[in-house]
Amino acid sequence: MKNFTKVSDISSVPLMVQKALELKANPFAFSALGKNKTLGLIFMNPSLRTRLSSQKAAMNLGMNSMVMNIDKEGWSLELTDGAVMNGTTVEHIKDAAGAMSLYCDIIGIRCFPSLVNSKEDYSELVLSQFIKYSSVPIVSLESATRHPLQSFADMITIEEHKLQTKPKVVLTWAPHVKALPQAVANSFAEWAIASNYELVISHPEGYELSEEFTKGAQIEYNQQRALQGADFVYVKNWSSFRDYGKILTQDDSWLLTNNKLKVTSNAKIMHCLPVRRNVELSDEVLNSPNSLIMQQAENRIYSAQTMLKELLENSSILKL
Ligand code: SN0
Repeated sequence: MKNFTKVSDISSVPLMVQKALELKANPFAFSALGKNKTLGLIFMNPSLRTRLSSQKAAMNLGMNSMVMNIDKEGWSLELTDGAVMNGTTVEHIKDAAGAMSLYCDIIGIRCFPSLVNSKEDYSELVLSQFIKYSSVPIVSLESATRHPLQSFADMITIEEHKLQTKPKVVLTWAPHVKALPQAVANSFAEWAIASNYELVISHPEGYELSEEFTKGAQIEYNQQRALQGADFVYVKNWSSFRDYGKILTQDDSWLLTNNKLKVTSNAKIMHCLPVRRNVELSDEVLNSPNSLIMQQAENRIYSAQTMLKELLENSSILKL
């Protein structure tokens, strides 16, 4: 069974990006491929772009889609094997995933981390239980530790806007009022590294991401130094991995302004959205002509569509 949850599930990022650009140029070229096939989308957390772009991607391939907000509309799920279910959980994930795979040909699932226990979150219990008990391919729509379809869309966006083969890409932490997952940052790092880009990650001390995702990147605690000569600046908040799930600082000197960006190489600015304007990223930067946020949002259609197409074709680009 082929699943898509991380960058190492595909054999070549550049090839996937090329395939996505071909689909973007001709989105309805495979509108018969998904005939009589059903995409199931399961949400345990909120979503705007992921839900709509996945449905749009399915439609472009002639595929049907069904959405379930399982956290609000489903039975409370039990995750532990062998549990005696005499408490608050009503249905075992084994039975839920088993039944859903009878109704769907591909299942996408969004499951955020608890941000309480790093070991539990980083073991990806929910996602791996779904993979274990499903008889159809599982696609991650953002799991506890990664957001692969977002990162794939980000790589498509960089490919469209880069002026050199190996651009300098800076991932910079930004302040936020809430403790957010590390998933987007982890995933962006592993995709940028797999794309062979020069990646510099900048954040306050204590916000180091798990090395599993950042091997090959340079860590620079001085944001201004990190921004020097940058071609792309990806802004994102995440909570601490080391002091797991904690907000260590809300220092607004990390908020990007056009003035700070003067040292870059006329950098393009990226954010996955949703963004807390003037907390995480200033209006002046988000509204500037260098902002790529809408291009990224649009490319969510093509990252999802490319992935669905490869899964429907059981393509060899996807590893087992
Ligand atoms: C999510 C995250 O992983 O950071 C989803 C990003 C695609 N973001 C949030 O949960 C934002 C919540 C907030 O209150 O701003």
